[in-house]
Amino acid sequence: RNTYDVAVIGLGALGSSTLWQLSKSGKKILGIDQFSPPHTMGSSHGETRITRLAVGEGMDFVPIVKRSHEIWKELESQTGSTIMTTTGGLLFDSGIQSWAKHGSEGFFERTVKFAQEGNIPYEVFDAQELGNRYSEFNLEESGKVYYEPSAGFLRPELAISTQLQLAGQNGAVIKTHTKVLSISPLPGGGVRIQTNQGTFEAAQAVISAGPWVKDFLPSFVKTQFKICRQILHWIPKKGKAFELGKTPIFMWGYDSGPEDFIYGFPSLDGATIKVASESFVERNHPDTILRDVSEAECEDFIQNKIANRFNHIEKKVVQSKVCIYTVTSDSYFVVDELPDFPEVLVASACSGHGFKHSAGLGEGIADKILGKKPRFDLEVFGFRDY
Ligand code: PYC
Repeated sequence: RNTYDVAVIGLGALGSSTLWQLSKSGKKILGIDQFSPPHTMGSSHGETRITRLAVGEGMDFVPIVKRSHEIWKELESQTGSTIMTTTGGLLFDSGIQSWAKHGSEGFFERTVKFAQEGNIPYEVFDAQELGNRYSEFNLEESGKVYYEPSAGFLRPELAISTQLQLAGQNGAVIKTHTKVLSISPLPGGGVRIQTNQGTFEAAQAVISAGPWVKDFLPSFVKTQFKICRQILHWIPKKGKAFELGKTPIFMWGYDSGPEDFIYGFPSLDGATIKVASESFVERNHPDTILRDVSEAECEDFIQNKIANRFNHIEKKVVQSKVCIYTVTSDSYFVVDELPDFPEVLVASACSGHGFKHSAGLGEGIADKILGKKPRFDLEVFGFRDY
């Protein structure tokens, strides 16, 4: 019979880590994904994700990312893979106004405050000192810089495939190319999951379906989630600048609003940098999001976002990719039971800053599902009032 203790629906960042953590319990665990993860349709692709410990989005996230760093390191020593690379991280503030949707106004100040409160080593210096250390960046003279040595980047596709592989070795059953059509309560308790590949039953389920989460939510909580299309661009670099593994990851808050924020990394190919801005325009559904990037979008990015902010680059786009954010109004995640259906836990809305937390959060979710006390307070991630 297709009966499990726990089913995890959606195997991206959070789903793959939750599945792996659950699989350590020896219980019957099922993972389901409509594609074959790691894939390029959701929120967990594009070769790199930032990690940083002083998370300006909220002090509640700091213990989660600290635990995630421990887990990434354990995973690396268990498998020999390099998932996390510590390069240091730079957060620039133009000095005009401190914006960034990663928490919105005051992000720079909160980052500094949380570094102090969380005993996270950091430095703050000015634009001139930035120029002395890193000639890649042109920060306004009025600007200031937060530098965190423990920041760096994660390899999302490798993290997902590694966790799924370990989950499989622990006995978890993984169904790919399996689309969940409906989730409903079983008469005696538990969850019926109807898919295009048959019906499964589980005592409990986790919905970690990224931007598809709204397909499974009642309408009175659906409105708390916004689906937004994001574009990642690859731009050629010149010479030794933006050295992979050496030049810090960077985030740049501009002066006129959250869509002015840009961030980036030296790319894994050693020849380009990956840079992106963020969009908070609401889209209807991930199935209908435009996956192609137009010439006009690339041109606009070069003119208005890259502008004169970098040295040692060629001002052209050589590759672009689309990914998706699922966003809440305050960038807090949702880890909560479905209203009137407590066997189903929704784990979503990473709001563009989730990957770095996914290892620790997956462990916390697995603990909660298995009736153990999670290391962190997950109560702060409840659905908003409804
Ligand atoms: O989580 O650090 C982050 C981040 C920056 C830009 C997008 N995500």
